[in-house]
Amino acid sequence: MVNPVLKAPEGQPSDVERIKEKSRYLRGTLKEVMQDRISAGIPEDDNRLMKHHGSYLQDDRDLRNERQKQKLEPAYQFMLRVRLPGGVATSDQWLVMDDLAEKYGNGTLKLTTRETFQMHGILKWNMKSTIQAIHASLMDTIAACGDVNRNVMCTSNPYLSEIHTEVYDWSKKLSDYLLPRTRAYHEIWLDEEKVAGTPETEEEVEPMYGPLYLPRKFKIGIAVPPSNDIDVFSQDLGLIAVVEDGRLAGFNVAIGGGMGMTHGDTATYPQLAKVIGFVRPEQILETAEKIITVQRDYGNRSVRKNARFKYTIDRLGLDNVKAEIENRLGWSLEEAREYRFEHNGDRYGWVKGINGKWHFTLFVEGGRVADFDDYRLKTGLREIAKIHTGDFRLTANQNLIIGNVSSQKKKKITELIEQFGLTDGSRYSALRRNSMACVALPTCGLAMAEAERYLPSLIDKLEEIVDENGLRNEEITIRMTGCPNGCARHALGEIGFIGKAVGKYNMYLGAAHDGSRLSKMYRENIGEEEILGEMRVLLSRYAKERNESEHFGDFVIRAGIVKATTDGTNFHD
Ligand code: SRM
Ligand code: SF4
Repeated sequence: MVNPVLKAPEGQPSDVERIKEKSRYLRGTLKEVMQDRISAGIPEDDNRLMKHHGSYLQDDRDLRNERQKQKLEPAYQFMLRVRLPGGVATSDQWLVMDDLAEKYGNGTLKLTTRETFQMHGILKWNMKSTIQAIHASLMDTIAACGDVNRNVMCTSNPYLSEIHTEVYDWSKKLSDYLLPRTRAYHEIWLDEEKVAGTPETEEEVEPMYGPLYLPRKFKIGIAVPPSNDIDVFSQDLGLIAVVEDGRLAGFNVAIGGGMGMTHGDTATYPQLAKVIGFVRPEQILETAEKIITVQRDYGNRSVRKNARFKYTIDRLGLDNVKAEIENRLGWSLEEAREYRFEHNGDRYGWVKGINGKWHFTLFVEGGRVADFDDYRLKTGLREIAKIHTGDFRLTANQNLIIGNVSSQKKKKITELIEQFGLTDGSRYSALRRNSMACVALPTCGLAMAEAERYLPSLIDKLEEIVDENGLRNEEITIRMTGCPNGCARHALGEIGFIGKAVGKYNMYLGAAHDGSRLSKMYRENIGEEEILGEMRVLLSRYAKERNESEHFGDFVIRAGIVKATTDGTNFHD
């Protein structure tokens, strides 16, 4: 039955819709242009399609001006993102990624805020070999970017580790179930021949997505309370695991989260997902599918800035969207169950799980795995991967868990951790341990300011203020992004910085420590000196005036420093 209240916005389809429509299910001319040796780049239309294959063309922005002066084409290179549901990789897979980064990438790996690997700096001629090697190690890059469901996240190290296995399985099942069905990826990258009898109708090729795929990206994450490490309310579809009598009873379903916005455009805003009910584990695939089809049919295909599911929901009304989902399911969601989150960070160091297995959470600043002058992180991890028989878990906070370590192996792995000085972050302030920064410059084409390359040095200076105020062990989340797209989920950091221009940031305060409230703008367009000045006053007040156990994000609201954001639609007020 069609819901008479619901309508997709009218208007000319955006350019990307046109590109998808004529792409023959994400093929475009990718196969041909990747073979062309004249330019290291590819045309814009193909680059749009490329995203659906987990990659896109970038150029090294550090070299842009110089190359322009020399009348050279930009230093084109590709970013490649792996689909790694739940962020879990084997040691063999780790070694493959380590090796590929050396061979074809810029020698480093980026552990992303959605629990996966990104490689940067891959030249066009090496893309196919890289993807084939990833495929041979039983990973892929399908749908890691693009207007489809993305890498499904799950809590990396829940307090009940037997639940992790189950929740991780669901993240994998969701990711596989919601994959595009087109064989474009296999044909372009894996040399699969188009076989006779290949399905040709839309229903056969893409039964769920159809030929236009979704109006915009779609993200799913599963959190296991009390940890909200994946920021469940920032997801288009957030699932909150409900554990009853030590068993996974099902999931509370939250819809409509997202972080992106545009500076100065109040029609764009970060938004928190809202809980609409509860489903049993066996209902989750169907529920996710129907939710996605609602967004497919009613999302804005004309204005991409307003195309995310959060805007569809805010335009149509949460109750109407819920009714439509239930209409498509043919049954109603149960009433949401109680849940309580405590934090959205990671727990560092050794933690004992089930069956005598251990997990070590390593602090990876900015998620960058590299060999630095005084810190051979990449080599240390490679040596661990050579002997580790458990798993590696990439966390949503850009850190890494060396997971499922047996008691026998723990000694050897501890020795390697010590030999390479790998850190659980305890030598740093809790502020640094709770920091996140997006990639930004030099690879991200959208960056307006530095993030990953700058935040560590800003924290060096903030740590002095933290120490002066006796706040070294105070868990305060701090996040920085190079633009308002929010790749490090800035709006859920108790202290958030969004790049405005080189060296200038908007400063946000007041998000909740458990990821349940967005921040609010505090200062606009400020540089380092002003940031340090502001932080000196704020942290000193916090040290003196806070209530017992009061988090920084709650304090700034109680103290009247910023107003609480109650909903994304009043984020800018
Ligand atoms: Fe992101 C676009 C990097 C997580 C919101 N993001 C980009 C691109 C691909 C730039 C582009 O489109 O030209 C960046 C590539 C930079 C580079 O050089 O690698 C980029 N995003 C990242 C990563 C690598 C940041 C990191 O340092 O870890 C994260 C990869 C996640 C993954 O593995 O899939 C990353 N991006 C996020 C998140 C966080 C999350 O999903 O939990 C968000 C906010 C949540 C959300 O989606 O609302 C996010 N990225 C965006 C947006 C804004 C979307 C919007 O609704 O407006 C863009 C721009 C766009 O889509 O047009 C974007
Ligand atoms: Fe690039 Fe902006 Fe995302 Fe940072 S937040 S990675 S600058 S798109």
